[in-house]
Amino acid sequence: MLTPLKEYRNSDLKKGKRFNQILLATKNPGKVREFQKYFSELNIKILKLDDVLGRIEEPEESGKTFEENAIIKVLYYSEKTELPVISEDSGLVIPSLGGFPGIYSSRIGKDDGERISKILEKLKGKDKPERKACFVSVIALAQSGKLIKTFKGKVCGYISEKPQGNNGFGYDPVFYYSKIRKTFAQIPSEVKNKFSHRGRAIKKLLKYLEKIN
Ligand code: ITT
Repeated sequence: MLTPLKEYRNSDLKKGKRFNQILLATKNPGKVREFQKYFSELNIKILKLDDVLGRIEEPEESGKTFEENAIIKVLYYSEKTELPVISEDSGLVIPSLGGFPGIYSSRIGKDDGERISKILEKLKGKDKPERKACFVSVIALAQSGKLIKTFKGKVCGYISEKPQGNNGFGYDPVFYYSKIRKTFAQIPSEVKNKFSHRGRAIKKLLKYLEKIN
């Protein structure tokens, strides 16, 4: 059973080393783009997996929750470098489908198109209340194989009848956000970051980094 540390003591941080470089351990280029947009105006440089650990194999995401999977990923990668590392586990949760696809969001089809078709098929003929869907993001921060903290973000909207827009990645073309009356694929990533699950989790991470840095 994985239990995140409640608080990471400053004394545990390498003396004199501030978090000015962080390895973003993800193989998903869509996530990389969104993290980079957020960090581009800060004094923290985001390093990519390829640049730090080369072509490394992915760990098996055997957890039962987003948090467990984020922790599995971050510990796996952070055991291989001294840099602070962040990993993220995220996905789409559709309450009327019992939470499907949830932690399996990236695994229910061979590409984004197939995955989107699968959920549209399952929601065919269903009305708005049953089309409610939430994106969830859990970011885990670790250093030298030690978990520091996790950060959660969530945003809810509706699954549209058909895909719209070309921005973003994954399920964005069918994730309709009522507040802006658009799908996440119809807005630039700066705007998506303001409302998105990932943007909300990143904001909490940044607040924490400010505190310990
Ligand atoms: P890493 O594990 O290497 O980070 P991954 O794509 O396998 O990459 P996840 O296991 O966290 O990452 O799966 C997340 C999936 O959830 C992602 O592939 C999309 O299908 C979906 N998803 C998550 N965030 C999304 C977003 O902002 N927009 C659209 N779809 C998203």
